[in-house]
Amino acid sequence: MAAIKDSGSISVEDGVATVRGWVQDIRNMGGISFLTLRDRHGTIQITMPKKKVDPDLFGLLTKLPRETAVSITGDVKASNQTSLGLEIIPTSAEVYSEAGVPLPMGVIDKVNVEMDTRLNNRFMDLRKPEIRAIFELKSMMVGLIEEAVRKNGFVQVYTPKISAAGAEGGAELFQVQYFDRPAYLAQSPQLYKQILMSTGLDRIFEIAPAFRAERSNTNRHVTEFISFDGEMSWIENEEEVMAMIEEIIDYVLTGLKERGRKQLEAIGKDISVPARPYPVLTYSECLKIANEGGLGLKDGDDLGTEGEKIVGDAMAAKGIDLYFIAEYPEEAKPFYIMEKDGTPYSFSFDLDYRGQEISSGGQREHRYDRLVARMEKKGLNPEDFSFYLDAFRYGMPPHGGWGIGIERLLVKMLDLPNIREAILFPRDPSRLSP
Ligand code: AMO
Repeated sequence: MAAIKDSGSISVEDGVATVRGWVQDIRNMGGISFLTLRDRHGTIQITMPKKKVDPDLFGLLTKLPRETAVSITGDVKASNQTSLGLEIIPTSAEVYSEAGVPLPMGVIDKVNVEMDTRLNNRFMDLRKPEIRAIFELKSMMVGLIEEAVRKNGFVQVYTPKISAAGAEGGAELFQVQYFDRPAYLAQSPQLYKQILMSTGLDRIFEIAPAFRAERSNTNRHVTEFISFDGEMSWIENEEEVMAMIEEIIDYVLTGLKERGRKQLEAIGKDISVPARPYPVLTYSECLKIANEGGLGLKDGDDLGTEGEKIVGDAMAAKGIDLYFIAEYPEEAKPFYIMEKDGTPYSFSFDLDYRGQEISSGGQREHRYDRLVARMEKKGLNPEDFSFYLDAFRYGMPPHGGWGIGIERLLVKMLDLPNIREAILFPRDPSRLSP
């Protein structure tokens, strides 16, 4: 319990304590009753010998519905019956908010509850320590990401989430009404992070929501996720960007394994930190592995979920968790990626984690004429992107960057079955509430 455990100074001596939390369970055993009170740190036992507790207080406490929010004050006694080594004999209590009956779902019952029921009642689901731990780890993970990039001279930025144009393909754009004209929710900060490369803010990062109008009901797609983006100028090649990501991911995995020990224990997981450097496969090699695994992909095709999984299995067989897939055909990559002249390929990469893409990035096309030509080749109208293209006309350094879906990273790190486990209130084609 917060008041007791965190102080670390309460030796288990007799004294008076006030504890606040939710009533997890009450057991009435005739002459004595036990109430288990829970807060974010754990549980404590309130012991109520009928003869020693005021009858009104005894009556009140023993009839409280589960999950009621209360404050209980009482005498602290040493006990060898509880995990904390102490118990409280109540002398007074305040009921803040009585829980309704029945509960929409149990907190301690060991029955399997459907994911939909859990998400519909997320406030209750999160009272389970093993669920809350995921979000404590997510918070720590973001802290570690920020430390890692700041150490490398990156400046945190915030770019608009309502915009006049999308960067990642028309079909996945959410349109919103912006007064008298249409606007779009940002699919990524791509255009803005590149504009910033022309300013002297030459290493930037952003951690912010990204929106994709994807009608996919899978365990890896949502319509709103948190994207961790980085962009860096004056690079020689995309390998510099890959080396940066590798350093960041290694810092995060190592740090979380250490700092998140208590939470990892709560969910019964460990984090393995892969050896560096992470292997680099080419797209063509992956295509071959996927086709040997039974797929019939042609050059230029997306590897897809199945292809990624087959490659992931092949890498797992070699004990490899994290690996880059580089040299995608330019055709398969967005307009802003630089072509590898004289070949059908591009200076692009994905980072895959046990068979799933968690990041993509590359070197960008920084030459104005080439960029416009690439837009036209992709069927885009450069006029729609004039606010972006202007930044390329007056001295744009060579640059590159990445986008990492932080929920995908967390899911893979913790080996969770569904991206929704890593989002408090997920958004997907059928879920807009809570
Ligand atoms: P991309 O579209 O590959 O690249 O997205 C980057 C990363 O974002 C995550 N992601 C998603 N996570 C959950 N649900 C989704 N629907 C979803 N879509 C994408 C993935 C993915 O690897 N601008 C480029 C990045 C860059 O080149 O800098 C981009 O957005 O983890």
